[in-house]
Amino acid sequence: MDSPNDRIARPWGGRTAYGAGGTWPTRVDTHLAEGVTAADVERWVQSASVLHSNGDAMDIAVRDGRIVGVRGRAADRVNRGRLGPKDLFGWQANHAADRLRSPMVREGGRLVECDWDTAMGRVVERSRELLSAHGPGAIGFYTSGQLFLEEYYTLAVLARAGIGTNHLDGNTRLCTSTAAEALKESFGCDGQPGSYTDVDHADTLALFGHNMAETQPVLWMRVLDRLEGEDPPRLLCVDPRPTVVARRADVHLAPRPGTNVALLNALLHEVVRSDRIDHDFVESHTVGFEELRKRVAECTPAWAADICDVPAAAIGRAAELLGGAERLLSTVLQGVYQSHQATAAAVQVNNLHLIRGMLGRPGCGVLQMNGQPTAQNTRETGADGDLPGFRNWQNDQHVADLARVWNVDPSAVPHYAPPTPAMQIFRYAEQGSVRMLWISGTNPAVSLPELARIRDVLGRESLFTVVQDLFLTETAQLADVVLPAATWGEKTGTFTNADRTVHLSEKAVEPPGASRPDLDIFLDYARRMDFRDRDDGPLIKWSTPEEAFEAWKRCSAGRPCDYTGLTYERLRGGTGIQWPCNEDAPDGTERLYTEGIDWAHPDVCESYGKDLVTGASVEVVEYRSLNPDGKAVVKAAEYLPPHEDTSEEYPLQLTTGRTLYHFHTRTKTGRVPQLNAAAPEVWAELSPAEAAALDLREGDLARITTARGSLQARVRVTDIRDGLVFVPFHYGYWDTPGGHGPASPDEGRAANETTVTDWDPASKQPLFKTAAARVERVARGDGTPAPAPTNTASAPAVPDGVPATAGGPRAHATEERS
Ligand SMILES: Nc1nc2c(c(=O)[nH]1)N[C@H]1C(S)=C(S)[C@@H](COP(=O)(O)OP(=O)(O)OC[C@H]3O[C@@H](n4cnc5c(=O)[nH]c(N)nc54)[C@H](O)[C@@H]3O)O[C@H]1N2
Ligand SMILES: Nc1nc2c(c(=O)[nH]1)N[C@H]1C(S)=C(S)[C@@H](COP(=O)(O)OP(=O)(O)OC[C@H]3O[C@@H](n4cnc5c(=O)[nH]c(N)nc54)[C@H](O)[C@@H]3O)O[C@H]1N2
Ligand SMILES: [Mo]
Repeated sequence: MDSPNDRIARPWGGRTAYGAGGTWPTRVDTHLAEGVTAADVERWVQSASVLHSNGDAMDIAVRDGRIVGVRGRAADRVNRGRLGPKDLFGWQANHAADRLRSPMVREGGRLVECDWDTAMGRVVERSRELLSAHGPGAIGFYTSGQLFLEEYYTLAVLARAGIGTNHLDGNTRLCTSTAAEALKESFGCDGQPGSYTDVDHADTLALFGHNMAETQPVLWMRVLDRLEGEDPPRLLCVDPRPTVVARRADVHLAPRPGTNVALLNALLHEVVRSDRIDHDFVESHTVGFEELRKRVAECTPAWAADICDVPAAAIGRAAELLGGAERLLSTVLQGVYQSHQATAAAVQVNNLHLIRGMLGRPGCGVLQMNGQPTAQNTRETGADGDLPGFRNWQNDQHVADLARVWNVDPSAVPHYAPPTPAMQIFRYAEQGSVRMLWISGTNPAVSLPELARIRDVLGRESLFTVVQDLFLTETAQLADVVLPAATWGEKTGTFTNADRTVHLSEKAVEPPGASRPDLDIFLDYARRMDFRDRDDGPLIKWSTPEEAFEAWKRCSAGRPCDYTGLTYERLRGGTGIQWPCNEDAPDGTERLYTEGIDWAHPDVCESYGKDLVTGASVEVVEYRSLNPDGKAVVKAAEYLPPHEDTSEEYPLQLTTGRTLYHFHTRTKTGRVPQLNAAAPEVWAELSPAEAAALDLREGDLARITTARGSLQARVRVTDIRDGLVFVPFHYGYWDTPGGHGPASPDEGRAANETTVTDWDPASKQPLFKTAAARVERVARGDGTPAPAPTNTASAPAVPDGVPATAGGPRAHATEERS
């Protein structure tokens, strides 16, 4: 039976409606382990969620040295007490029985447990050998969007100024490199213009390729509460699937995947044609509008209707919403970022806001969203292939300034070329020039495209692989050295969500066995390698998280992501605080660009931009002549068709993505009973027409094949657009018999068996959303429905006979309103 407290059945909980311009009411969500009451809790330890980029603030309940539950923090600006299903139940993964407890090294082909000296000794020995024989370019680092700021910053310093390698990137490359690039293209610099409080004020919300209901459920609760209050906003959803967002939208456009630029150009065409333009704003704050006007002149709704397979009238209605808005908040995520014209499309959303003057005022904001909880910090600290503090690698003054902060010679900061993006690091490993790859907090053997190739690269003799994780993941199983890491709740540090809110997460319990915080592992390596500054002092002078934070503050000083006004103490007790936070803005900054564009000036900007078609970096001379005063750049783009089109052999489009109940490769959520039961196995979504044409019914086993490989999944028939198959990418192999990946490609279940090695030219983000595929039946089902949730985008087209997703008593949480 459906209970109002079952937060698997009712992921968004109860409503606390509020009107335009009002304050979002508090609602404190709590879940405690079975048999534990609030009176049993010994301590509540402050933290925030690491299972998405929303930054839901919570307190961790501790008893007998174990985490026994969580409670939302009412005081926090982000969630005002609310928690989503992954927030409520995800902590149980910390105590999973198969956490790594000891380092491991490969001996005679097998991984065997060892002590830290042995493991680190091997890493250091190999590093030294490679440095002397081949130089710093032989060593690469592939990190995460899930560690803490202090850890990334330490890694960035040791990789860049210690080793001297250009090969340092994060899995943020797969995630939000397009967000960063789109912000750099339009505003000269990374940094989210908008704020979550814009939801409180907006009269129109537009979600582009963003399934917010499932991927930022607490932000969606805020939207739902507005939709049910006075003067609700109108909602536009652009997504080829019938997501929960789409079902609530006033206008839902379900375009053919890979056609976002055509659609956006048509929307811009309509806005320009009807002269819904803020000419003063355009004049004062932008360059490039004339080029955009010319570019979209021919892009009528009828033209886009053909390309996108969306009715022209619906495009007209969407343009009416956008053009009529007085307070427009747009969000953009993977439906835009993981495609061949990712940056070009994301930039068109910025353009919409620039030409309509919808920036820097309450309710007017763009959220070029992040995905991972700490992706913003990967970017800020330069662990993602940028220079720390949003410094510009093409600007010698910025490099010199960074060298000053680190007390090293400017030549010690690699800046001879753009920092190497992750896909290229793997290419170098494949070719053999990268000979050591240190992977921390990411599981590329499931999350990168074209897994057969990735397994091959990681498994090579010629590549020395270090994997730092909580579990013996698919990737760790291929490593030469495995380093057991402590995680959230077991270590202290800060991180920054998608709207620039910085949270402190404190250590609540001891990590299992010999596992150690990532910070300690990086510091240990730096000490053993004896990295030095220009005065022969230690390059890295800190040894605790708080000292690392203080060092980072000095690096961020005067840059857009200025943390100098923050301290651990200030982050304790109350709400998270939005950067920039400094002397001028001691309480943080709600919105950027309230008084014009701040960071696009040639002397201060993070980037001079790129050519959106080739990805070539713009040179400083060109940028200075285009944008001498540092205004926002309105950059037009021409629609180009997806690289891999459908064909007779592969007649369907394939797109991949997420479900509400799982996080990525499921190393955490797969070990949480409530979450795992809601979506225990992979499935594939097809429309009724497509299923009928293939003689497939709900629950049948199908094979999905592309030019790279195949997987098998049970069919869920949904209201997804025709011509498209969707597969969630969460399901790797650690919990399959043998745990080593498919014995033959036919047994695969990971979406990335089938995805393509290809990326957006400007952001270098891989294409997980468009490929061409063939679907065929492997076996008729026994009448059991597909293992897909029913209260999400995978809701069955015909609900009869498909039991509704529910969690039962173990999924109960309380909601306390004030
Ligand atoms: N539950 C859950 N939440 C998460 C995560 C998770 O794994 N699980 N991961 C976090 C991370 S790291 C990220 S990056 C975010 C991602 O969050 P989202 O971007 O919201 O999630 P996705 O499912 O990857 O993709 C969003 C939508 O893009 C649509 N789409 C596909 N192709 C196109 C297209 O061509 N155009 C348009 N307009 N839309 C298209 C898909 O139908 C899908 O519904 O979620 C974060 N939150
Ligand atoms: N087909 C397809 N593929 C995709 C996507 C898609 O939409 N479709 N989305 C892409 C996106 S947006 C993303 S973000 C990536 C995510 O891909 P991954 O980053 O590979 O996914 P995770 O499962 O989150 O991997 C994180 C790893 O870090 C470990 N970990 C967690 N906390 C810590 C910690 O504190 N320290 C250390 N050392 N380890 C820790 C976890 O156990 C886990 O193994 O996948 C990408 N791949
Ligand atoms: Mo992501």
